[in-house]
Amino acid sequence: MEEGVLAREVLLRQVLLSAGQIVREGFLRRDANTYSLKGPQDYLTETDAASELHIRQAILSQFSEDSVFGEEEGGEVSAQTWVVDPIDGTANFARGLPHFCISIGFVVDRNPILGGIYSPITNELYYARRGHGASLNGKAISVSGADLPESATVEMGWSTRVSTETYLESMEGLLNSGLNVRRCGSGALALAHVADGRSDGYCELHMNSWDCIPGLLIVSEAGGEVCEYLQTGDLREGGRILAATPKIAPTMSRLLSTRLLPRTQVPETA
Ligand code: LIP
Repeated sequence: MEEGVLAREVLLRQVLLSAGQIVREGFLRRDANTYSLKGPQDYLTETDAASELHIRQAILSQFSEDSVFGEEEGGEVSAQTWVVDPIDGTANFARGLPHFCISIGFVVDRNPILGGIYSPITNELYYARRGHGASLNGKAISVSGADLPESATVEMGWSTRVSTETYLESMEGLLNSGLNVRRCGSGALALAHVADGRSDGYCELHMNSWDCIPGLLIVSEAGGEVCEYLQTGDLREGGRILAATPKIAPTMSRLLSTRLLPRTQVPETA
């Protein structure tokens, strides 16, 4: 499999950049208010579709034995599955805020092996291969050294998939513990920002696999603690997500009733 992983690693980096070009051009030429809603607060733009089509074609033309499970077109989950979010942070994209990314992961038999996140406006490419560390534009990254909630900043994602009551209860617990909580609208990019220390943690009460698998792998490879979803989660269902720097993670795990993956169970090298 080693050779196969290396070939897919090359493709992953290339396709993040080429899809990034499509997304960047779409953002720069977009007209205000040219978006539609798939559901309440669930945005869709033409560029989501164009980016996903490009990524699917790039993967399947080279690896026809793999399957692609994407946000816009769905697809199969098989022994070798690519999870694809063609634009994470679509609401930001649609409203002209330059905070969004492309998020792609490669999963073998439920084990995430490769993860990449690309922010096309800032030209930042986050990447991890299981057991080989995490990088930003080719340089190794690691999570922050934050050790106390009172001096830590975390991000909490939101969607209509979770009730307002549950969301507010969790938010209240985090704030009462002393944490500063922000929300910037791209869960995948928020996970990347835990990996490079711009944030000390990220949590969301429900996240889809294409939004979280690449970021969870990148945080784990950057020395952070991550929730069990990385290893046991159902790619089709999504789940409760947590990733944080080691000294902040236990507080968040307790407050949010989200179990962390014991470090000894973090999958080995691929
Ligand atoms: C959304 C994320 C958002 C997160 C939601 C959702 P989309 O993805 O950007 O931050 O909280 O769960 O996944 O719709 O922009 O791809």
